[in-house]
Amino acid sequence: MIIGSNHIESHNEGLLKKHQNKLVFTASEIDNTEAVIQKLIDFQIAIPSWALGTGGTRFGRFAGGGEPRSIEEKIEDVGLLHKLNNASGAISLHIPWDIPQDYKAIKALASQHNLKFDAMNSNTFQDQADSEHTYKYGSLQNVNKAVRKQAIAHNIEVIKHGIELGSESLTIWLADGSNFPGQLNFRKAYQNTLESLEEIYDALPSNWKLFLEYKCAEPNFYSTTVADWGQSYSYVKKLGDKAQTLVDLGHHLPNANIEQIVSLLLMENKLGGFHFNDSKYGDDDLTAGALKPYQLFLIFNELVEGMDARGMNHAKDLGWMIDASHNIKDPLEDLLQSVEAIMIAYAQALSVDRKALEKAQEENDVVKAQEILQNAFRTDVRALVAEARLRSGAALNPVELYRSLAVRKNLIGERGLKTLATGL
Ligand code: AOS
Ligand code: ZN
Ligand code: ZN
Ligand code: ZN
Repeated sequence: MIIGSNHIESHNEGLLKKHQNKLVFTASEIDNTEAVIQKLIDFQIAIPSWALGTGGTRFGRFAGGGEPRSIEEKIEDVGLLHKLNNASGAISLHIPWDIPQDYKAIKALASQHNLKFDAMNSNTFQDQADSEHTYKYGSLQNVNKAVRKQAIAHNIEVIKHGIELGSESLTIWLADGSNFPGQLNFRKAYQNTLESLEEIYDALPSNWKLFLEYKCAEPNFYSTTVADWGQSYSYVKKLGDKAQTLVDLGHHLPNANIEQIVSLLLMENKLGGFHFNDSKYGDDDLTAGALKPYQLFLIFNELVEGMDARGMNHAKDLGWMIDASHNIKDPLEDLLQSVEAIMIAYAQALSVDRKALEKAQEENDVVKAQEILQNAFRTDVRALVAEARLRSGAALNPVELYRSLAVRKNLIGERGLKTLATGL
């Protein structure tokens, strides 16, 4: 399935008049329209390979059909997204679900679709068919040194794959923890994990980053060894400059103030990147912005403020990734919606009147501060996001074009109805 530039052009032509009217109105509401559009054009969000298929739950999986069956087809799917929105210019691979065989061919395919290889993801939460030791009682934390060694070697292997593909980061998410009080000596589990991470860290090339994700619970339900941002921070601080914390929005205890976490990690130069998604109860991995768009905006508000204060490049200095799992939606449509929601939140944050907000804060003008933030949040910036796409040759309305081209039907025709995309 190939989406041609002619498809995009005729789609855009049909929507152009309406779009231009909206844009004129939006521009009249926002002072820095041009600067916002340029930042939106530069902004790219990596798509995780495992989100291209239906994840399901432990109760069942309802495959949608036409899902990618190989690393090549996953690259093609992200290529489709990127063609539609020009904002998904990277794929985040997962080992061993995506073992690259022919690096040269895979790199060539990716560059044909204008895609880069974002963070590599290791997996020590499942036993592989050929693995000698089990991760049933943890990986990097395990009381058994041989298990730890196996998990360390796997992570180093993942780095090697990444080097070949031109990736520059490794994301480590650990399922390690315990299910029952007394099962684990917390201090020893911490020490073992730290020593294991140190060995992995030592194998990182100088231009690489190590992102350490945290998660409050699941699959372990009594303790998790990297459970929150403070614990992740404590590890990455000890590891060194190349190690940073990764924030997955669904990995917090209920009502956690994620925007404050983000602000402080950024201040400490320890914010590595994100796994965007949304949730109501736990690690729900739902579409970004589907439930708490104001929270997403507040996170971006801190990011823009903090990155500008540190002179950081919004597009390059953090790892922007989606982490999603789909039960009922077409994964590609869901990912288009997530990217759109992230871009909207970013555009709104860029349009906040920073000087006025700072003044309101200095004067303890609480009402004014709220007015400023909510004014930005309540301004419809969708035309700016669409304009960024238009200028970069993408579709004004990606989901609409995806549907009118019957992309899923075509993929089912090519790949069949019964396909399994990931190991999930
Ligand atoms: C797990 O809950 C984490 O969010 C991981 O980032 C991710 O979903 C996993 O690594 C997929 O392989
Ligand atoms: Zn994640
Ligand atoms: Zn997760
Ligand atoms: Zn998640």
